[in-house]
Amino acid sequence: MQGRNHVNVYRLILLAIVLNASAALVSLTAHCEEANYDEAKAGPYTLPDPLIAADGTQIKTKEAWVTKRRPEILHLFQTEMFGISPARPKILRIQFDESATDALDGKAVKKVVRVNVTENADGPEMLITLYLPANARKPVPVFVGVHLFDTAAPRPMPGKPLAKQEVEFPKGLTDTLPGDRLPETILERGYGFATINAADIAPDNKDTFDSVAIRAFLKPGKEKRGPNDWGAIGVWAWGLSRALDFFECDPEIDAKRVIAIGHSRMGKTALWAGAQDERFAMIISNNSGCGGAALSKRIFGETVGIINDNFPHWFSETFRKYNQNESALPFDQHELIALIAPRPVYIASSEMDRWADPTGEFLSGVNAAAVYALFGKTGLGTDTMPEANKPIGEMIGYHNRSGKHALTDYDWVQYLNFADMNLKVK
Ligand code: GTR
Repeated sequence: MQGRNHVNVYRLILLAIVLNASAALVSLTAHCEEANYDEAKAGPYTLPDPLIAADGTQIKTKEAWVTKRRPEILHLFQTEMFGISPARPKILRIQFDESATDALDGKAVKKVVRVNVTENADGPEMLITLYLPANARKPVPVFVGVHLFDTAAPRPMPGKPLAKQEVEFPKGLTDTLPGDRLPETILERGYGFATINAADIAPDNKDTFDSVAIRAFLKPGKEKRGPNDWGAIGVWAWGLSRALDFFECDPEIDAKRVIAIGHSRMGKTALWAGAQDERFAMIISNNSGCGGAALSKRIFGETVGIINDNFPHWFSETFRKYNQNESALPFDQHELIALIAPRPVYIASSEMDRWADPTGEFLSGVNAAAVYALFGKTGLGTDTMPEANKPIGEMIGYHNRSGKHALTDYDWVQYLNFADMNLKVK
């Protein structure tokens, strides 16, 4: 009898081991979800129609878009993906740390400003580093991004967040800048540029991301964020809005012509900032990929499951319910682009950056065009992917640069041209 019992116990243990092993196997496969690079397997999928409201009504006018459909879509992105951000603080405490009129050999006015991002005097502070063209007629338009240049560098390096990484270009790529003239070029063309420090408000780290702004805004008695609360991208986007609050107080800056720009994770951030805060006049997404301009339902390159596993701190916890379940998403990233309408938005891909899915980024622009049309505006003006290094589009700009994942001089030149086209004071 005893012997049999033993056998049963062993059987049970064996069963438990097998069950555990298969559970472990399931979570292992979840963790090791492989990126798909086969176009034939990237679908089929159905994109939600931005012009059909939740109650089934067809949206036919810009008024119906603004009052009915836009708030619905914004709410979905807040509650299902990026998390809900706190409201704009009522007071902005600003302190000038540095102000120099002779930066960059006298070509720039440089300002370093410390902004308290809460209403509490002891609250966390965020640094804004700003370069304005010394000789331009003020107020000037400004590009602003999270960490777009090395603030400690003797020369700012806008667009070179990965300064040490060599980016190779195929021969014949035009519009690059001879020498290292990017900061001067931006200034000569009449624009300023500014950066904020991600780590000041949300360190890009899954263990410490909530240690600054998220902590400062926790409801009394709460120790950690709730499932629908903001993640790091929400905080960074909110930081861009706080920079814009400051720009509104600086008479040298034209706060009605502020352009949010970002590369990669900060491209996702720029899009989210522009979707929520309609004061941004133009948005630039450089190689933003999954969670940015790339469609999620297409399943090509990085996916919702992969990004949530690798960066659990970027989005809300709720977003994880779409891991390996993109078809259940009640929205897709073309609607993030549509939230920016009717303002100009530029989406840029790079050919070798398949992780970010150039086709999926382009298709977001294509599928946002109907919303621009409600305002009588042309978006990309085509649904055919252009050849490499051929910028296209009116209110939605697009190019697919040859080369790797990076924000390069070539990209910047297209952004300056696009800004000239759409934001120049006539
Ligand atoms: C990658 C991530 C991308 C992109 C990129 C970046 O590791 O998978 O979504 O954001 O980082 O920010 O450089």
